[in-house]
Amino acid sequence: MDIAERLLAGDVRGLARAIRLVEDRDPAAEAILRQVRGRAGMAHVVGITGPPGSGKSTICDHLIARWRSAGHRVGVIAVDPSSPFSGGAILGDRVRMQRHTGDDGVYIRSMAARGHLGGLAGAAREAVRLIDASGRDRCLLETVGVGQSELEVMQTADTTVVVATPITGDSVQIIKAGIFEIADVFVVNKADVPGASKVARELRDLVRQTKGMTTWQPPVIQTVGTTGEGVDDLLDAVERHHAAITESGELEQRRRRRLRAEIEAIVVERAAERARRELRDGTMGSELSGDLRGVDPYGLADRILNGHTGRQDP
Ligand SMILES: Nc1nc2c(ncn2[C@@H]2O[C@H](COP(=O)(O)OP(=O)(O)OP(=O)(O)O)[C@@H](O)[C@H]2O)c(=O)[nH]1
Ligand SMILES: [Mg+2]
Repeated sequence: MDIAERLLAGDVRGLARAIRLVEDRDPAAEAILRQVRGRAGMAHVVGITGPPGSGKSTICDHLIARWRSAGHRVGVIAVDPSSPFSGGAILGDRVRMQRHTGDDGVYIRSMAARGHLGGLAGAAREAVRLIDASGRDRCLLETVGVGQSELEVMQTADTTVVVATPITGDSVQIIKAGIFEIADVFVVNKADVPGASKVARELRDLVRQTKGMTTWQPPVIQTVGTTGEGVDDLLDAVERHHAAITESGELEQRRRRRLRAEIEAIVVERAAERARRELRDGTMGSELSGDLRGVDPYGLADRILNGHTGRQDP
């Protein structure tokens, strides 16, 4: 069996190989993605984001355990955009979730920054699709830290959980980080630490003020990661959100939006690649070696995009 067939049969090693190819941007990945495409779309993708050390992995670990006892198969992608190290970068995640190693109903993979950040979001999205196609009906996407690249990665999620704590700061921090808007569910973790109720109250007020008109009001749930307290409420909120957006058609809309964004990203990537090629060794290169004052960059860019570069494509 080839890699795609093994993946579709639910084989975890086939899945791992396919994700590796995607991450390495191996040309073979595209064919695999095409082959499995029709089988994806069943998984509920849950994104978990929030400041470093807020307890995301600890919470993921509890969710995995609950999903497993309910008979679900689970995939986890832990993304660390800030880390320059490849693969296995997120040691803490491995440690936190390691009680699941040996259970092939749980697949956990770390991804770190390689090259540019848009590429990371793309790789994460494709990895999620592979997990989905391999018959895992729950997929967790954890991002470490808060920034633009996390926001991009989180666009892949159907339900986004934003984790705050009394330690990592109040709701103002969440707003500054730009993650308030993307939250479908708020978690105030470390509820055993003083100040948790205050943060929860602030977030509830903010939700009331800013999302008063929307049909889904993001609930604010207090949890204690170390004991698992509140995790059942979180799970309940996550599943209610999924049911609500499925019923309202919002899930379908999100997926269409996502697909448009994906196509756009692929076009950008391919156009940039083409431009680099043309400017390096196409006829365009020679136009740039003469008198620079006569060069019209917009005109040349249009010619590259339209394929009018005066050269036959190989
Ligand atoms: N007191 C307390 N500590 C907690 C709680 N939840 C998690 N922790 C601890 O907080 C630390 C960080 O937990 P992680 O789950 O690794 O946090 P994270 O958000 O995944 O961290 P990064 O991936 O590094 O951003 C660990 O030492 C946990 O044991 C909690 O509810 N209360
Ligand atoms: Mg973590």
